[in-house]
Amino acid sequence: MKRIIATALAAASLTAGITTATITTGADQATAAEASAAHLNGRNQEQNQGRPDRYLLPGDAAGSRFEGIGVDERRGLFYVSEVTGGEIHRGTARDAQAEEWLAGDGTDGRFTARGITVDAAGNVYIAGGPNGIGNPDRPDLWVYSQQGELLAALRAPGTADAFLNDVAIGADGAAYFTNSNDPQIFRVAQSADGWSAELWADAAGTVDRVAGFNLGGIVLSADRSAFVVAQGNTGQLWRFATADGAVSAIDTQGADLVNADGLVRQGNELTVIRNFSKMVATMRVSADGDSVNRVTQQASDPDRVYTTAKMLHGRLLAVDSKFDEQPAPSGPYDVVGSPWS
Ligand SMILES: [Ca+2]
Ligand SMILES: [Ca+2]
Ligand SMILES: [Ca+2]
Repeated sequence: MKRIIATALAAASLTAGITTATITTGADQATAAEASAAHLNGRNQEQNQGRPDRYLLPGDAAGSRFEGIGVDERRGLFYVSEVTGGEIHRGTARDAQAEEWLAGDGTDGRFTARGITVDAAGNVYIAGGPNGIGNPDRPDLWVYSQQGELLAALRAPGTADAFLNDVAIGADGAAYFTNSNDPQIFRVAQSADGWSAELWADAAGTVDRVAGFNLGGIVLSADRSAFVVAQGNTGQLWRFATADGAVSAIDTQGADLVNADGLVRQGNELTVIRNFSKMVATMRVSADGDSVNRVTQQASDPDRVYTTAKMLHGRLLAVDSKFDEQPAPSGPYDVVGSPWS
């Protein structure tokens, strides 16, 4: 109880002065969010000059690693997941120092965390990676309100070894989580019966499960007819139709996309962050997510292993995972703004 009160107070202080946007429903949600984001982008153009280049994250004394980032465009917030313990940190576009927002080390059954996203209402969805593997009593994912109230802690149904890697909001406002083991996507939404997770797409037979990380990064196509999903171990991109989960291969023109992790789509530009390759691939993607072309590659910072990134108020924020620092990572721990532009 003490923890929940403390979390709520921290959330209240972080959001003080930020007007809560009107919450819309159904298919209007994403459209309203995009319109709001565009408005904010314009409004914040001048403020960008004063924004920090890097955002410092809290870390453990013994060393921390990080993986996912979610953004709340309306409220100017970002959330970063910590692999080492499952803490969730939160910062604002303006402040150089992020703060621990949710505790880890077993809080709500969370010992580690991966991808994060935020829906139009400001609810925060957290993928648990291997949190539930070998621990059937532990959740695979969580949903929190923007005040830090636990809304749901769920298992991915029908599997004992789900490694939920990343998550995106769909055209219907629900959250879609990728599984890095079996080639599956789980849908999480609230109904009259409460929050639930269901197997939404199973691509077995089309997408082979091979050693390493299978499905990871996920983004919605511009026309909202599909998700584009990365398969890191094979370096492939897959299209999942939002209507029925039908899966098809995206022809990537022979591009090397091995270690594809996070995806970012801005209009018709798709960025593929290739974590351990320390490379970033950029390409044009069709509105329906069916094809890509004009693939270019560039090296990212050799001292960082970026896992994923999100746009916040017109600027890309990338997570340095510290995955390459062995045996123990050391600080400073940070999120980097515009790391490869
Ligand atoms: Ca920790
Ligand atoms: Ca990932
Ligand atoms: Ca480093």
